[in-house]
Order: sequence, then C-alpha cells, then structure tokens
Amino acid sequence: MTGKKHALITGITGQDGAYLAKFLLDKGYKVFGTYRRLSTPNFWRLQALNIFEKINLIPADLLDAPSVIEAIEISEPDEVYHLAAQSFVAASFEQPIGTAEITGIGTTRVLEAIRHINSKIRFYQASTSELYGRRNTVPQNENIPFSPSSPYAAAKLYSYWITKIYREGYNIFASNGILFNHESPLRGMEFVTRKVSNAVAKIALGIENSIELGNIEAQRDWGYAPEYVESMWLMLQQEKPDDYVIATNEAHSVKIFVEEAFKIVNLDWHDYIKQDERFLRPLDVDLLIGDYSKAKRDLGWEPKIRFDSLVEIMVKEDLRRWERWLKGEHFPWDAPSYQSEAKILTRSLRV
Ligand code: NAP
Ligand code: G4F
Repeated sequence: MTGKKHALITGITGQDGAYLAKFLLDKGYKVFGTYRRLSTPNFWRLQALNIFEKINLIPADLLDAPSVIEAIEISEPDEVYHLAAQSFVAASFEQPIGTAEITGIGTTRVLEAIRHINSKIRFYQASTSELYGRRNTVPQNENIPFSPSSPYAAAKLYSYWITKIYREGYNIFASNGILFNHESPLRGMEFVTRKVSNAVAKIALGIENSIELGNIEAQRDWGYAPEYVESMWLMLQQEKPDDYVIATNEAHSVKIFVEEAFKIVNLDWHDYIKQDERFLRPLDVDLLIGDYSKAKRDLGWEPKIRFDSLVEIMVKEDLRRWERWLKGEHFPWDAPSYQSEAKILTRSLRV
C-alpha cells in the first residue's frame, strides 16, 4: 500500500462517478472505479475530464456478487462510494425487475462484501430525492416521510434502509446522501435537462428543429453536479455516519428550464416544443425542493451555482461541442452516438 488513501467508486463511468473521481484525485487519493464490460467502452466522461489515465479500472457488475467482492479485494479501499445504479426513472417502469436487482439488491451485494472483507471501510450510498415521491410536503428534509412513486424510487428506498441496517446492525460507517437532481454537461442524454440543452444547441445551429417532451409542469430542485460530489466526500469525513439532504432549496419547472435554455440562443421556446405521450410516466413526482440546512450546519456544504448559471453552463457547452463537430472535430462526447428518441421503439409508459 502507498501512503495514499484508497477510494473505490462503483459506477465511475457515470456523471457523478467521473466528477467524484476527479475530485478525489485532486485530494490525493488513489482512485479505483468499477465499470461494466460493455461491447463498446463508455469512458467518454473520464476522457473529457482528462483523468482516464489516472484512475484504476476494475470490471464489476452489481448483478454479479463475486465481481463486487473482487473489486473490493483488489482496491483495498478506505472509502467506497456506491454510485452505480440503473438511475433513469422512466426506464425503471420499463424494466422494474432489473432495476430492483441493480439499484436495490446491488447495494446489499456491496455492503455484504464490505462486511466480510473489512468492516472498517466507510460507505457512501447514493440515495435520492425521488424517495419523497409525489404530493409530498415541501421543502423536504431528512425527517419528512418517504413515499416512493416509481420502481426506481422503491429500489432506492430499499438501499436507503439497508444502508441504515448495516450501520446500526454491524457498526459499519455507512451514510446516505439524499441528493436532489444535479446536472452538468456530463449528464446522460436521457435526463430532461441535458435532452433540452443538447436539442437547443442543435436547433440554434440548424441541425434539428423540435424537441418532444413529456410532463413540462414537473418541478425539480436542480443543482450543479461537480459541487454535489464534494458533499459525498464530506459525509465520509465526519466523526459519525449520518444521512443528509443535498439540494439548492429552489424549484423550477421543466417549462422554465426550456424557456431559459432557448433565451440563451435568442429563440422563443413556443416555436420548438412538442408534447409526446411516450415521455409521460405512469406516476410522476410533481415537486421536489430540498432543505439542505443540516448539511450546511454539519458539513459546511452549500450550493454555489444556481439555476440560471446551470442552464447557461449546459447550453453553452452543448453549443460548443456541436460547433466543433460541424468543423469535423472528434473528441470524447456522447451526443453523436445517441439514436434520436423519436426512432426508439417503445410503447407509451401510460396504459
Ligand atoms: P449515471 O450517470 O446513470 O451513472 C450510473 C452508473 O452506474 C454508470 O457508471 C453505469 O455504468 C453504472 N451501472 C449501471 N448498471 C450497473 C450494473 N448492473 N453494474 C455496475 N454498474 C452499473 O448516474 P449519476 O447521475 O452519475 O448518479 C449516480 C448515482 O446517484 C446513481 O445511483 C443515481 O441513482 C444517484 N442519484 C443521482 C442523482 C442525479 O440527479 N444525478 C440524484 C440522486 C441520486 P455504465 O456506464 O456501464 O452504464
Ligand atoms: O430528468 P429526469 O428524467 O429526472 P428525474 O426523474 O427527476 O430523476 C433524476 O433525478 C433523481 C433525483 O430526484 C435521481 F434519483 C434519478 O437517478 C435521476 O437522476 O426527469 C425530470 C422531470 C420528470 O418529472 C419528467 O417527467 O422531467 C420530466 N420530463 C418531461 N419531459 C421529462 C421529459 N423527463 C425526461 N427524462 N424526458 C422528457 O422528455
């Protein structure tokens, strides 16, 4: 072992995994990350942040307990950040059983490996504001009862509780970060903010002419992902494990996000938005607003990037990427590999 602390990130290829890896490298950690053996590698975020050569990759799948055990044995971590999940709420209605296996039971596979290999390892669980569900009290803090409204949220509720059970039953340092939505130019294209920022950039450059969306009245508390990963690390540096809400305490509707995004390219959003039933969910969470005062008090964490700046960062980065693409430049980036959602064959999620 070197003198450096070791961190293992499950799901290092995702948005948060990539930003957290960069954050921990900057803090002097030796960083390990699990990735899935896909037929085509998915390392673009790590390449975009220029950290691909600096991290240590271990193949592991949450469906496969031995691979999770091996990841922990190989990396000998001081801290495990468990971020891997089937994280797309809409897909959890299409694949509820897979979501339960990965996003729910997958967490127990990681915790069991920790319990058997080294119960001194500190564990972070990527819990979510989706736990609060629809028509709940706002703002939401750590004491508001959960009421999940999707198979994803039900799987995450299981993971939230199993984390507390291992904390209380086995004395493992295990904390839940109840993170509200956080976005960035590295956000997956399925999620509404990036879907909009990417489409607005294409429309402004004449590559596309409309966006099809579902429920644009839904309101979310959107923050900036690079700031949110710091809170994960802070939680594992405390004297005692605990659960914390991480949010901005402001909500905006999808409609307002769309309006602000089009303003950046001087276009009127009304001319480009179409409603498409396929993007409506059987149940949707209407309003999320997080009260992060406990995190501010105990962790000294608070958000800096607010809504308007977030929209601007995302639209400008997608514009820059498409401008470079039009000039024939190739660089690590997901958008060109995405099939137009209009062509994907799925039934409406609502029956
Ligand atoms: P993301 O971009 O979707 O990343 C998910 C990661 O999980 C990817 O690395 C993915 O690998 C991996 N993964 C999926 N299925 C797996 C499996 N069977 N075995 C191993 N790895 C698997 O998600 P994110 O936005 O970074 O979010 C990170 C975590 O925080 C997730 O647990 C999410 O549910 C939770 N969360 C996110 C937010 C948010 O607003 N972003 C808010 C609250 C909580 P591939 O690259 O191979 O697909
Ligand atoms: O961007 P979304 O898909 O994110 P959602 O469902 O809030 O989930 C994200 O945040 C959670 C934290 O609260 C995470 F736990 C989870 O892993 C994920 O990162 O949808 C946001 C809202 C929804 O109400 C959705 O119905 O936007 C609405 N929406 C409207 N039209 C759309 C669309 N969402 C998507 N993805 N695509 C649409 O066309």
